[in-house]
Amino acid sequence: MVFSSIFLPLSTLAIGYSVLVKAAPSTRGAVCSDGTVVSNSVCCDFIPLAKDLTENFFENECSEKAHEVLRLSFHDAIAFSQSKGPAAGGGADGSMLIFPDVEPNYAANNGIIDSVEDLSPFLSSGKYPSISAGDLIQFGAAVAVGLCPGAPRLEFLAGRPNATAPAIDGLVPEPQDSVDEILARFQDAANLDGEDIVSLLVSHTVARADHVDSDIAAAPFDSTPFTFDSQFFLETLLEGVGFPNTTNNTGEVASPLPLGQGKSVGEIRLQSDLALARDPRTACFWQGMITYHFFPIDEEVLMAARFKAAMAKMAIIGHDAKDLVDCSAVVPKPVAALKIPAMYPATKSFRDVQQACPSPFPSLSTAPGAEETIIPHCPDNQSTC
Ligand code: HEM
Ligand SMILES: *[C@@H]1O[C@H](CO)[C@@H](O)[C@H](O)[C@H]1NC(C)=O
Ligand SMILES: *[C@@H]1O[C@H](CO)[C@@H](O)[C@H](O)[C@H]1NC(C)=O
Ligand SMILES: *[C@@H]1O[C@H](CO)[C@@H](O)[C@H](O)[C@H]1NC(C)=O
Ligand SMILES: *[C@@H]1O[C@H](CO)[C@@H](O)[C@H](O)[C@H]1NC(C)=O
Ligand SMILES: [Ca+2]
Repeated sequence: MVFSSIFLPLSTLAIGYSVLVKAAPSTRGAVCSDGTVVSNSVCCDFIPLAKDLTENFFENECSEKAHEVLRLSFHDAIAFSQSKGPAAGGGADGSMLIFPDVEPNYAANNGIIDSVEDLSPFLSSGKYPSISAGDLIQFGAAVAVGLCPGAPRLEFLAGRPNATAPAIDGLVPEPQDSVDEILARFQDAANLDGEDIVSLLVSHTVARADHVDSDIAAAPFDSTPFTFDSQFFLETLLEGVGFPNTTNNTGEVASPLPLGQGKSVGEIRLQSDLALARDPRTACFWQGMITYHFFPIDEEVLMAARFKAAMAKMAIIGHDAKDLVDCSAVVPKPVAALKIPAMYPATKSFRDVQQACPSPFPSLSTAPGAEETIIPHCPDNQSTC
């Protein structure tokens, strides 16, 4: 009581002061028409955009469209090179949207044109004239991932200028790349290390491949592609037993759950995910993601907090944070987490784990069922989507 009555006013004052200092000189605090308090009135423009994206584009779900925009946020941002210089690419600058005929044609961006075409109307409609292409992509990803149960509320800084040129080819990692190549690429892009890469790969918990095996669409990377959980980190450590369709496509290796049923395609595994899960430089951080999922830290689980921190770095590649305005207050609050711990899929157990980290492996239960898991094609196991 004594503590709070003495210190609360002080800390409140300190917060108010730091906002004032941060905001000077070109910006000042504002209240948007819906009552949201923001550091700068430019943030208010993102509130109707969030609603529009959520309801009319992502359909209020951790949908295919939501997954695609999250992937786009990576492919836009990573196209930056400290060694090659700014002419190679502007990082998170929306170049994919401004020059849709260039980067989407690169092999590593196969399929990205879908999200580019889907987001373009939000840029050119005239409804959001102050929002740049780079801001649209990174904000879109924050809105998208927030629709996946378990995801954190991402930071969002606004003010990326529109891209002035497309990026060169060769800056987006591919699943057939070696761990050495992947580490080097992220380092060159923004000094991101192995832990940052594994933290960013949390995204593959809500992801499916359309182009690794061109005979199948929406092949999931884990058994819960609509839930932001740690299943991906567990399942990538299980022994691969087969392929969801044709074998050994470029960048593809055997998966532990290849069985499918109609549109519900079996799990697919990327060679890069297999390799990062087992490489001595990243294996322990990878394994550590599995149970951290349900240890709450500041109301956010550690896996989600790590993803949030790494995404904050990725989202501003090519920019200086001090040139941007903190608009995190307009990122919608994520949907509630399901709080289901990581579990071996039915029929799997510790016997199937290819452990690469010497630390003890977490003790996990196995989902019930006598047969291999069929991964539903639609969110909420709906029959159509
Ligand atoms: C080593 C780095 C990475 C590699 C090699 C890689 C590779 C891939 C590949 C091959 C696909 C399947 C694309 C398709 O066939 O449709 C994919 C999907 C995806 N990736 Fe990555 N990725 C990497 C890192 C990341 C990062 C850092 C993010 C985001 C922060 C990300 C987000 C996604 C998402 C959300 C999808 C699913 C898209 C969908 O379901 O439509 N990836 N990735
Ligand atoms: C960015 O470019 C788009 C497409 O050309 C344009 O509609 C938009 O007004 C530009 N936004 C900014 C902030 O420059
Ligand atoms: C692969 O998928 C295609 C299209 O769904 C199907 O016709 C074919 O039989 C499948 N092949 C294998 C080897 O599973
Ligand atoms: C796929 O590639 C692996 C590794 O090169 C090889 O051992 C396996 O026989 C291949 N599988 C098929 C079905 O071609
Ligand atoms: C999804 O629906 C199918 C068919 O209705 C059912 O057999 C299956 O158990 C359901 N799976 C989940 C995870 O609810
Ligand atoms: Ca998942």
